[in-house]
Amino acid sequence: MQVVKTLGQFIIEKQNDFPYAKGELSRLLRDIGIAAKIVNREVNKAGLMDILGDAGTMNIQGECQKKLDVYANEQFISALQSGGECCIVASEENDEFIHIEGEVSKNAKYIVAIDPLDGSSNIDVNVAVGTIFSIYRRKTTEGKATIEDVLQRGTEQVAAGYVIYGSSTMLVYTTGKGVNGFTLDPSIGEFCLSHPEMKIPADGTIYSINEGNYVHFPDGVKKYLKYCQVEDVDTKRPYTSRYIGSMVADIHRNMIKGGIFLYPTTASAPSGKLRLVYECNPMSFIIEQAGGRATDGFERILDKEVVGLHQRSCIFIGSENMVRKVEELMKEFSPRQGADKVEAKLEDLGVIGGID
Ligand code: P6P
Repeated sequence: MQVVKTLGQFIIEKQNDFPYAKGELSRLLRDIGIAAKIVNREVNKAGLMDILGDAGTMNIQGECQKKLDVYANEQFISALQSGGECCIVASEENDEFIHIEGEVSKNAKYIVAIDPLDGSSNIDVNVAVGTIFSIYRRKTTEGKATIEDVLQRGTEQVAAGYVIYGSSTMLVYTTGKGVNGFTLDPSIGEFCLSHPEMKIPADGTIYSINEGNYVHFPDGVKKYLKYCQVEDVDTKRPYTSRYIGSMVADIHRNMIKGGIFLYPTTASAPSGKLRLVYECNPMSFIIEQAGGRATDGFERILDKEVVGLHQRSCIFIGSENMVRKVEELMKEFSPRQGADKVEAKLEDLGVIGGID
């Protein structure tokens, strides 16, 4: 009989991978798992509750917040506050990061960056959505944690994960020693190990991109799309185009089957649409740990300097050989030279260029 291993059991078992760990990271991951189960309960019955639709508020991105965005944000912040292991929560839904105060958190040493409900515009049409989280260790050693503790490079993450609320609900995470996937068993209310040691195939035949932005793509991306569409039996082309419009769902599918997700620069997002802190860094950590690759076309995502909480980046992420092909074409057809790099940095900062 197959022995079920719950997320909690797995976390404790793997705690020994961190000789100096005193259980704080384990408890933090547990807290995130609990909040994910609560959010899952509401996402799964969203059609039956007055929790669909717009909340009538906007987030800092200028995006209208869905009622479930606000609900999910509250649940994760509450779980992290009561768990006591986190000193700062930076949420994609909040303009500024939140200091976690109180006696229970006074020695907390972890920073959590979270996109509580990514792809929420898909909620009303019953398409998979997700939660994305990153965990960092604070750098400052005394007093209140500061923005310096939040604006850390992706390489500094101690853990990252996502929850996908799809045909089943899964939690997938890494602590830098591989990637493991857990499927929620509603009958016992536990995430159970279902995808141990996940690896993304080095090659794939699926490309995910919003081709509606084609005319504004860099030439290197246009060349890659044409490469995907050319008949070539040996390399199994033309590839298949699949785009859900929910980053977690698109990347999770590519993780399982192989594939590449591309969000290049566009006219409305000259630095890319996706957030470096809340989406690109955690998903890149996970994909690299699964043997894949993640770049902005010129630089490894995890190496990018983080200069702003809501900084954007373009991203090409997935099967290693597919991402390398994009890099090759970007280098040949859309080289980012000298001044461009400076301009791109200013765009990243939101100093120039339109941020939607
Ligand atoms: P577009 C959802 O809003 C999101 O942040 C990601 O989950 C998704 O991959 C992307 O934006 C979709 O953007 O411009 O194609 O609708």
